[in-house]
Amino acid sequence: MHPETLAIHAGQHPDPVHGAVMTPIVLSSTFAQEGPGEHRGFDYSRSGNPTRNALEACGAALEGATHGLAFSSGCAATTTVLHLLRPGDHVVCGDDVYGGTFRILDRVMKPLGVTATFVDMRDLARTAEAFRPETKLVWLETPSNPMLKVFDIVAVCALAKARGAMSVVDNTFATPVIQRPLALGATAVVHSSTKYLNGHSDVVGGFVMTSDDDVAARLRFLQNAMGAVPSPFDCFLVLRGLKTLHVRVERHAKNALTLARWLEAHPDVARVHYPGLASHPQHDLAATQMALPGGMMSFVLRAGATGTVAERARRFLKALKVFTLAESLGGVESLIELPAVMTHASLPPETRAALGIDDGLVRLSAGIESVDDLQHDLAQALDASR
Ligand code: P1T
Repeated sequence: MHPETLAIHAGQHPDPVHGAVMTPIVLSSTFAQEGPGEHRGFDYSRSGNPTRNALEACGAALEGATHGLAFSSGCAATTTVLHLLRPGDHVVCGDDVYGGTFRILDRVMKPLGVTATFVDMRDLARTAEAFRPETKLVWLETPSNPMLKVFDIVAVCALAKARGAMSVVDNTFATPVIQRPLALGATAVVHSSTKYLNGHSDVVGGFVMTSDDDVAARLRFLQNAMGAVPSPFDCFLVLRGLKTLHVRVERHAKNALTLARWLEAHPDVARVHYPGLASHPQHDLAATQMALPGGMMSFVLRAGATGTVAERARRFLKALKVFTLAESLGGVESLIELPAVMTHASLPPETRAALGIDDGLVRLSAGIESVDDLQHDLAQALDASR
């Protein structure tokens, strides 16, 4: 079946008890046993839950995976995957990742003896040099947050495979509608389902999908043992969100492309980072690896009549009326933020500077509203902030 069909049907069958078409929310934390250890597949909801099972099957189907595991947040998914590693192991990680991912590697895993090297994976020679004999895992986020760098999934996963390391792609920005990393050679895919998968900014959740039976079994153990599982109610909401993923993502990308082109042509905008623009350095790679350029972009304004670029950006963000100034992305509503002081504040200032996350960089998540209203809002805020 096609992904649009799987999104609506995979893992979801009319409830055998009442015939309910929508997956029931099974809130029970525990399940009656006929005799000790004799149960119908569920004994305790941290270990397994019918609503979560339905979500996990649907998410796995969308990424073309045989196994799906749902978590209580994207960071919980990341932390659990990284606990596949042992003290002394090493990670090669893309240099531009969500601030929280950097923080897990730098302040949670490093004290446990798992070290990481951050490398600009656009340069494959430098990426290859970053490997060590003890490298066990490669982490790539593409398009990256917030610079929208695009990394070659096939090439980086091949480097990992040749050296016996797992490769994990954070597919949060792209979604399986746009990019299917497992088909491109990745061992596993990670999502913050807080974003596009749920799509309505009312759940914090995470996901891991893989077709590697051994990795799946180890993750299933860790999911239960570490316990960062989502509530059945949240599983229901993400499952409902997935049903419209395709139509939402198509509209997000259409709106984003219109806004990126308009911003790029605007005299008050210095630079726009968006894989759908011909000016994007990996535009051609993006076109081969991604079915659509996605809903995320970042840009830098020119300074106004007074003050710095950062001050102009602050005036601009305060003047917006339709866009909401908030962390997060991938919801139906358009969001905008300043990574240096919001989503990426946990990065050391020198790291932010090296990546180009300067104080005036604005990140935009295009929603699915009327693109005319969005463009008008950006225009009036640019005028008001001059
Ligand atoms: O917030 P959480 O559900 O724990 O997901 C973490 C995460 C993982 N990966 C990527 C690419 C992400 O963007 C995020 C979360 N990001 C934001 C909250 C943000 O505004 O960028």
